[in-house]
Amino acid sequence: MCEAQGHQLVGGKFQVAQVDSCSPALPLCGMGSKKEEARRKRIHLHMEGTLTARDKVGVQDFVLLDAHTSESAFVDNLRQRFSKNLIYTYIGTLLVSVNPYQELGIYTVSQMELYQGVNFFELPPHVYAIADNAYRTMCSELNNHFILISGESGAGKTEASKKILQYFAVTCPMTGSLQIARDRLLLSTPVLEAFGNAKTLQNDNSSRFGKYMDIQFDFQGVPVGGHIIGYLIEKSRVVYQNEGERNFHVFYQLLAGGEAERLAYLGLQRDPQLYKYLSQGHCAKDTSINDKNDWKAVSSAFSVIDFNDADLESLFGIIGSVLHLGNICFEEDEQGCAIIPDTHEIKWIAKLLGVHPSVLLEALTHRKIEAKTEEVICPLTVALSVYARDAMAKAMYGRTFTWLVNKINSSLVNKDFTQKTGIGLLDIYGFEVFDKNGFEQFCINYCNEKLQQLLTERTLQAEQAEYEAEGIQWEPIQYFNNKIICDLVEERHKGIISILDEECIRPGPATDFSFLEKLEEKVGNHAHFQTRKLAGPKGRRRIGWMEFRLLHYAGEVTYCTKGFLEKNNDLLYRHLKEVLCSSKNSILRECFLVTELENRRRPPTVATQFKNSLSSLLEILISKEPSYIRCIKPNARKEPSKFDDFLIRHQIKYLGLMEHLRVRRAGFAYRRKYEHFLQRYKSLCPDTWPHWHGPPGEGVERLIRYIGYKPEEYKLGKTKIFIRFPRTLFATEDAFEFSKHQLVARIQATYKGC
Ligand code: AD9
Ligand code: MG
Repeated sequence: MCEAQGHQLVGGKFQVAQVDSCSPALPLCGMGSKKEEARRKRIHLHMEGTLTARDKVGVQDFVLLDAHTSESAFVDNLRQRFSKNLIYTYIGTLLVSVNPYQELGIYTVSQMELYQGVNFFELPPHVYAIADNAYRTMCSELNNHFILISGESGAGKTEASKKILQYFAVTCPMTGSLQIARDRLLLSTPVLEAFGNAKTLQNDNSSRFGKYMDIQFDFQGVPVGGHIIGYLIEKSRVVYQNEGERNFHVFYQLLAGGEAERLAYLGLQRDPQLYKYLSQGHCAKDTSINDKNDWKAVSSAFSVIDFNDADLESLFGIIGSVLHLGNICFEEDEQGCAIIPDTHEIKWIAKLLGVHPSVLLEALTHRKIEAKTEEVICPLTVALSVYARDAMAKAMYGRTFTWLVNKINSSLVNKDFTQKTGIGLLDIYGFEVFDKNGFEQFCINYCNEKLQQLLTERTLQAEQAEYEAEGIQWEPIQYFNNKIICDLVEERHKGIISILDEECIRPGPATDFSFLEKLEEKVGNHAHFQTRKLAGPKGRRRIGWMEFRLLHYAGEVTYCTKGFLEKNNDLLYRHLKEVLCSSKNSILRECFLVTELENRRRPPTVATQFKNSLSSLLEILISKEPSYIRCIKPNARKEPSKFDDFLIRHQIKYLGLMEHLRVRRAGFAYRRKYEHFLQRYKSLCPDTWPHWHGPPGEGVERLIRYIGYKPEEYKLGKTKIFIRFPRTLFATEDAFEFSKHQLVARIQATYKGC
């Protein structure tokens, strides 16, 4: 049985007390306040009551498994706990979460209160413990944090991020005037999900955009505002959905729940199957999704986030116009040019966007070309008109989404507070593999590849490098570094994105196939790249003529190059741009006028913009203290209680969880610069209190010897102390809190006597 330590005040001196770790380490000293005592009592009750045999299934930290843990033992532990609905397990301070696909009743307010201010390992693992730990460290060290939630599509990232946000909303201190900031932070989620999430084959509420939300706190730890960055919304979904998938939720919500007058004003019918853009996946009416209820939540959220009637009229004018656009049919005249025989939809769009119907009609069936001195208007074929129509719908939706994020941000800004720290929550689309994968999957998987790289660099690589730099003896642990795949995609002049961009801008006839040929020519030899021509090992899925395969960190994905050039270029005919710029719809005017004025030159391609925004994101993240949640999907059928060994083993492998475990087990949970450690805890030792005049390292040595750290609990490096177990630091922290309360009590007593 392994042992943990608590500290006990004996005769004015802190002594080490032995505590059985299987009833997790409860610090033995009190903290003085009644509130604190009540909290501790609650934990005790919880331990004795609900924390029974069920909670002790398996181990709640993988570090406690046998020293030579195999992958099978890892999976067994996860399975045992999952079978008892224990979905959370730690690897040190990293949380592994398995999607239960059912409500477990573990996200109540009383659960939140239970985890509030409690040291990490005192209670069973929970997403609230991660949130609380980040929050408390932020408050005590006044630094910025982020929580990176990763895992494949449907693994539970968005749910985890919502639980964390709710946790802050309920448990953080709050003053009356700041409640509005809290409500806005919370209610931004249903609005953004309505416009940015959709049902896919892998997830009924799949995030089709990346979201980084920074929650800002004042110096007292009160949430005062926030900021959201949205990443690459999957615009192609607006005009096309695969079988079994839907368009963005908001369209269906509006039709199902929108007031009759609103629908009449927009010229819309309730039945989503009447709209081409909503029915291509043949599941417009999905019984597992309650669009009507969701509409209620979204529409009441709008009023809290400061949307006025004019904003909503413009916003839904655009949503309605997109639906009408999808129903425009083109026919061919005798000259082979596109015409629109039925102008019913055109009239509605013209009304809603405030443009002239004939101007819109011309822009959808003609194209303006600049000749030497004049502008020539050429008719379009039916195929090009369809392209123009879809491009218009995608551009309107994409820019409206950006406007929406900006609008929410302006309601989250709090100018009254300058001294702020923050916790960032990153919830981005998970790794995706479908039967058919296109440009969108390429971008999404590239993004996951970058996040994996960040995680590898900040945990496995940085941790081991630090031990080396500090002169701590260390047996290096091997791991897969996916930088090689990131480089294959993003390297300047050589990577896939550069090759794609070159094809997009080169004069002459470039096609998706010529792009594939260029790839074969330039990256054909790369170990993580395959095409049909450069046949890979036998036995795998055949690669088609238009396809290439990348061997990602999370597995193989075969991409079809069809549509890569068009989607990367993301061109909107100038004629249509002019129509949108002239629109009386306030949102469109704002979005198109500003960006067109700014972008007289050719804007960067979609992939390059995405690459740049990801690199800015990583810069933000690198400057903050990380916490990690790794989400696992238990089965591919979205079913509760189904634990698919094969699928789970695959995720454990590519998430690098075994390597994490090895590094964590052999390594140290905490490290602190000698100066910081001494500054905080010097009051615990008479030799270092109130001042220590020697080298800080020696002061720390004196201090920990006095409070009784055992040799196996720590190592002293060149500039830092490394602490192996979290419980050691927590016990020290509790002792510190106790001594602080004692000091305050003594000062109060002195004043009373005066
Ligand atoms: V994607 O990359 O955006 O496609 P996510 O975000 O990883 O994916 P999400 O959080 O949306 O997945 O979870 C998918 C579904 O699993 C949710 O809609 C819930 O129905 C279910 N889920 C996930 N986590 C939990 C949970 N902790 N408790 C109950 C859950 N159900
Ligand atoms: Mg999600």
